[in-house]
Amino acid sequence: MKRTLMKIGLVVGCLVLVAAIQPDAPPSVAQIVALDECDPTSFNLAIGPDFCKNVALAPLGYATTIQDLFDKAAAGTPDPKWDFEPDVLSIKKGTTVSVVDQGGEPHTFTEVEQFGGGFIPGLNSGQSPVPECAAGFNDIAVAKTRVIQGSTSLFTGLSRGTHYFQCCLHPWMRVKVEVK
Ligand SMILES: [Cu+2]
Repeated sequence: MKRTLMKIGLVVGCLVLVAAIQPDAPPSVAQIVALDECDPTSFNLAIGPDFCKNVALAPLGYATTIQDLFDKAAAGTPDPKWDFEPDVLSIKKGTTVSVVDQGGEPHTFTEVEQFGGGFIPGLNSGQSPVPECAAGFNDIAVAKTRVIQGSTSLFTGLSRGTHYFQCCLHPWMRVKVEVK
C-alpha cells in the first residue's frame, strides 16, 4: 500500500514537473509573402519619389512599368508578379497570419466577403469594387490593412472557416485562408 502510494505520488509529481517546465506552446505563425516588381523609375515619376522602393533589376527585365501594369490589367491578364504567396493557406485556429511585403510598393491585406475589384478602377479588369475596398484609404478599415514595403503585418483572431483576403490596390492579389 505504502509502495503504491509512493508510486502514485511519484507519477503525480512527475506530471506536475512536466507541466511546470513545459511552457504553453507558442502560438504558431503562418507567413504570407506579398510580391511585386514595380519599376521605380516609371512608378515614382507618376506617383511620387518614394512610392516604389523595389530592388527589381529593371535593366535585366525584372520590373514592370506602371504603364505595363495598367495595360495588362485592362487586357484582363493582370501581372502575375503582383502576388500573395501562397494562394491558399490552411491553419489551425489561433495561428497568427504574418504578411511580409517583399515587393517595392504598398499593398493591403483586406478581408472581403467575396473577391472582386479594388479601389483603383484601372486595375480592376472590369470587376466592380468590393464594398470592403471601395472607399480606399479614406476608409480607416482599409487603411489599417496596408502592408508597407519591407514591413510585416500580423493578423490574429481568425475564426474557424474560410476567410478571403485581397489587395485593394491590385485586386488579383488574393489569398484564401482556411481555419480549422
Ligand atoms: Cu497590392
